Amino acid sequence: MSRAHKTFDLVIAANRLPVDRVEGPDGEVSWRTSPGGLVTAMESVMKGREGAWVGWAGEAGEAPEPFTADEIHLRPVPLSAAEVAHYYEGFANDTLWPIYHDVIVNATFHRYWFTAYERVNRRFAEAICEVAAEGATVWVHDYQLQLVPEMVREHRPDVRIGWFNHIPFPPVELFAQLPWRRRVLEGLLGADYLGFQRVADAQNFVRACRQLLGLPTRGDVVSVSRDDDARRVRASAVPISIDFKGLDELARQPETQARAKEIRESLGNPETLLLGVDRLDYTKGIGHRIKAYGELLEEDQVAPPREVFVQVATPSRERVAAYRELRLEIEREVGRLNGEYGRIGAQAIQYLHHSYPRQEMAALFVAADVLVVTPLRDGMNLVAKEYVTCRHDGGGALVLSEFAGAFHELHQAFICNPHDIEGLKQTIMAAIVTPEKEKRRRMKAMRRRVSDHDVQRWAARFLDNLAHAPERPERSTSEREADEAHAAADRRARELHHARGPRTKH
Ligand code: ADQ
Repeated sequence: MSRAHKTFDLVIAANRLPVDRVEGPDGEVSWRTSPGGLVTAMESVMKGREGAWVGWAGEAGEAPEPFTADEIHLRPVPLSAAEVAHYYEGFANDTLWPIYHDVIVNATFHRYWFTAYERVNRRFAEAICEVAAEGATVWVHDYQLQLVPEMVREHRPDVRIGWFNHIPFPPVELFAQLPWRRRVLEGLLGADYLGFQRVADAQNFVRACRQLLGLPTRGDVVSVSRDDDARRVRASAVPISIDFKGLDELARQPETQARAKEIRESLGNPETLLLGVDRLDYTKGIGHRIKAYGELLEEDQVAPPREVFVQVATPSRERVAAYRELRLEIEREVGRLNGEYGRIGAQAIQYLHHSYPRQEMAALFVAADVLVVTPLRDGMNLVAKEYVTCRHDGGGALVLSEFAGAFHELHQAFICNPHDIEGLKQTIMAAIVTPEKEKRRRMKAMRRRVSDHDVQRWAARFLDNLAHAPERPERSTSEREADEAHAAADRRARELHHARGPRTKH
């Protein structure tokens, strides 16, 4: 493969490039980088080295020429309309997504979807090989690109390859349903290091290699064959986070604070403003949350305008049938509850099906007394960490599902099992009525955790793990102690939560 053009020491590959297309008044097209946690993290690790980002620009058809934005070289990968339908909406979002999220809805299997997935993964791998310098570090992101590590290694044994999974990795019993399970595992084993959100996700992967491929495993390391000198791949947890400093600054700005006040006023200054913020996705447990809140309205435990619930549901994957059905269901239920319990000028649930700028999101977080996060399964859930970050005033309360990755870090939240509607109702009420002092204690501890473990630290840790794999990197004693203390606290929180047992009389 010729490498006559410019190459880079660090190559990021993700399904999407971090840019949005903007059309000027005369139809001229330009690209604006979309601010997001991942971009901030990558900027922090690209300082001092030359970095490239390989990804789809977001529109079917021809890809724009490579260009540079915010000092990152962007290398667009083209996708045809059929590939968007088969690789992205089909295999990624209607086969892998349900399997990796506990089969909350059934997965759909089509052989031609997998063919498209394989073809697109190969195109990504080729683009990576083109821009990677000799001995470069290649960091591949997420479930859309699981075959890429092996495909890159085939051509470029000189580079170091890491992969990070933003979503859960399923237990082997569920993963085994996937007709292409071997191909996926072999694709991933092309990497040197695999990073996951939770310890359990990394363990699920290692177990799948042992049980489905018959490979030897030892702790968090998998040998890629039975030979004594086989290459070894390490899989461990490295939970993602957010740009704490950037968001904290935004939340403190006087304009954000003023907007938060305005939001509360326009809702009639409720005693308690409850908030839900999610992509409109069946994994997020929006229906369970609304059911619980509906029963609280029915029992008169909450009533507008004293309590107001704002649900922001970001439009998502509307060409996939399960998402269209979910939207209809949620909107029907919100309409029913507002018809039943709303009054003129005082809706029970304010439902917003929009995307908002970062500052408006921060203002919503500052305004909310309770954030309700109830996923049935979620890799991490950044919304929970964003809420905590915006509460430098120490106010607010977080209701958090034990099925979100964030539960393993934010133990001081009001923890719930969203399937247990009675328990969820009690947890929401506890978040409303717990004395201010106790809530502040909890919020302070959670903020400390997020500020210590921000997205910059996450990226640095991932790259450190990758550089040392399959060995563990040398860590300072204080860092190791902090990690051990955290792991112990996590175990304790889980035991305590389960030992409390069913919260309800059934
Ligand atoms: P998501 O499933 O998209 O991410 P999440 O982690 O909550 O879920 O991130 C959503 C992001 O979108 C947040 O930054 C949030 O502020 C933003 N957002 C939500 N609604 C918005 C709106 N209406 N307008 C503007 N912004 C909005 C996947 C996995 C997660 C994992 C992340 C990162 O499913 O489990 O935490 O990747 O690894």
